[in-house]
Amino acid sequence: MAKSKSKAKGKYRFSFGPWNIDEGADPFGPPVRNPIAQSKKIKMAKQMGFDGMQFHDDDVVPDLDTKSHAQIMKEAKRVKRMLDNEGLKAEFVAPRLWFSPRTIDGAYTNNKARDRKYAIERTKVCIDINNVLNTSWMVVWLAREGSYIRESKNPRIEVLQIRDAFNAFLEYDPKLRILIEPKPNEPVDSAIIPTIGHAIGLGYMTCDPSRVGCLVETAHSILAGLDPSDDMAYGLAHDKLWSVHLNDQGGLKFDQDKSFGSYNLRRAFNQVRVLEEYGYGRKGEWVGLDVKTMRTQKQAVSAKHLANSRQTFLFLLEKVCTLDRDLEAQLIDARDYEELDRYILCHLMGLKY
Ligand code: XUL
Ligand code: MN
Repeated sequence: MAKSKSKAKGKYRFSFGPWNIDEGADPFGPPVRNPIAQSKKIKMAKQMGFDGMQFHDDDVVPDLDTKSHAQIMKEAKRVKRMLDNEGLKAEFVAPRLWFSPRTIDGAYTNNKARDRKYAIERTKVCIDINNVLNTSWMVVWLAREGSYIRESKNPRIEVLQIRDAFNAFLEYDPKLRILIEPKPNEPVDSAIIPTIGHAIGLGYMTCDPSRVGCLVETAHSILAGLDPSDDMAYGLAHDKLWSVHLNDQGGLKFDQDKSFGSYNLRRAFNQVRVLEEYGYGRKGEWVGLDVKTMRTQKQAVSAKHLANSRQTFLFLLEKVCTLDRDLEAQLIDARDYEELDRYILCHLMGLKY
């Protein structure tokens, strides 16, 4: 059978965040590596072939809550210059709404009105930082929106509180786009927006659904018991998949953020396949990596997981582009999915079929 080889349709831009090169602290032990300066991480991104960086608001301006607005803007401009010097772009700035004593029991869904107000004001500062970094895409991971015990919050009101907060942001900045990053649990026991379906549904409730989309993270889909490539396809079908956080996860455990493809290569292949086949990246969407350095890595090799994950994506892209589409169509037509299964495995393992 002749192979109908095709070239990749998409040209992909890759990004990661400064938190993806970390010092190795975990709930059972202290840091094991020295911190790496922001300017160095930006240079490392460039050297490893990345095109941009993702940020939390306080990755850009540390100790944000203790600084004046003028000071925040000044420090944000400094980071913008660092990116410009390396020819890198900022993909997004996300509000870190889960560290403050004021967000212990949630940000937009906190039971205390003054704490909800803090979360909204903090997010507006994050939008201002987005503007300084010349991006209008704000990712929102709703870390503590949900509950530890059911009776502590009103789940219906929580949904409306998040909608109202999003409406305030959409009104605050007419260029803003909000990308909801759902996750079913951790740090809370039950998140109020646990899946991509919930995220997209919430977007449609806002005052401008055309400016609310989503980000699918591999590990978060798996933690919800779902298949990440199906979640990505769901987002694509709604024209709402505006970013991804690729990584890997070995089942229902803590959020592992392993290197892309490290647990399940076929599942990673199917994520690349769905992105490539349905035009992801052609409207400027990024391939974001949200992978974590293994605690065992020594200082000098603490960014390998990023270079490796990017390389695995490109390797799997090649596998997607060299898939024999005629054979695939023929096996689908014959409903011979056992044979299709075997062909996919042979193709992935580089075995003669
Ligand atoms: C948490 C997570 C975050 C978001 C950004 O699990 O994935 O790092 O990606 O706030
Ligand atoms: Mn993420």
